[in-house]
Amino acid sequence: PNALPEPPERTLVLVKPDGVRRGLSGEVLRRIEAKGYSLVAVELKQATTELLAAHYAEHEGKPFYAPLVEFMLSGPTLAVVAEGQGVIPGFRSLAGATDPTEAAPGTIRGDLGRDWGLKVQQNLVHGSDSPESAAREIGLWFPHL
Ligand code: RTP
Ligand code: MG
Repeated sequence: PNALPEPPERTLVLVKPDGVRRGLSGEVLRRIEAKGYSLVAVELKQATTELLAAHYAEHEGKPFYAPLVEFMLSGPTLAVVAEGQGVIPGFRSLAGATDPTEAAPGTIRGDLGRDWGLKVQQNLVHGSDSPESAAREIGLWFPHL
C-alpha cells in the first residue's frame, strides 16, 4: 500500500570545453529548463586527469581515449545535475547522436554541433546513459551531493 515515493530521477550533464568556449552554456541550460527539467547543481570546473580517468573509465584503451581526455582538459567544463521524470533518456534525446554530423536537427548536437571534419570528441555535451552511470558520475563531479 504505502510504497515510499521514488526519489526524483537525476542525470549528469556536461557542457564540454568546446561548448563553454563557444558561449553555449546558457543555451544548453535553456534547453534543459525549457523541456521542464530542473537544475539541481551547476558548476564551472576545470577537469583533472584523475577525474576524467574515473569519468571515462569505460573507454580506457579505446583509440579515442587519449584525444578525448586531452580535449576535456583543454578548458573548463560546465557540470550540471538536472532532475525530472525520465531525465536520463530525456536529456540524451535532447543531445542527439554522438557524432554531430549525424545528429538530427532539433537536437543540441544537431543544431549547434559545428567542427565539421574535426573530431567526434567535440560534440558539446555529455549526458549519463543509465541510472547507474548517473549515480556514479554525479558522485565524481559533485562529491557533496
Ligand atoms: P557522452 O558519453 O559524451 O554523453 O556521449 P555518448 O554516450 O554519445 O558517447 P560515448 O560512446 O559514451 O563516448 C564518449 C565520448 O567520447 C568521444 N568519442 N569519440 N570515435 C570517436 O572518435 C569517438 N567516439 C566517442 C565523444 O566525445 C563521446 O561523447
Ligand atoms: Mg557515454
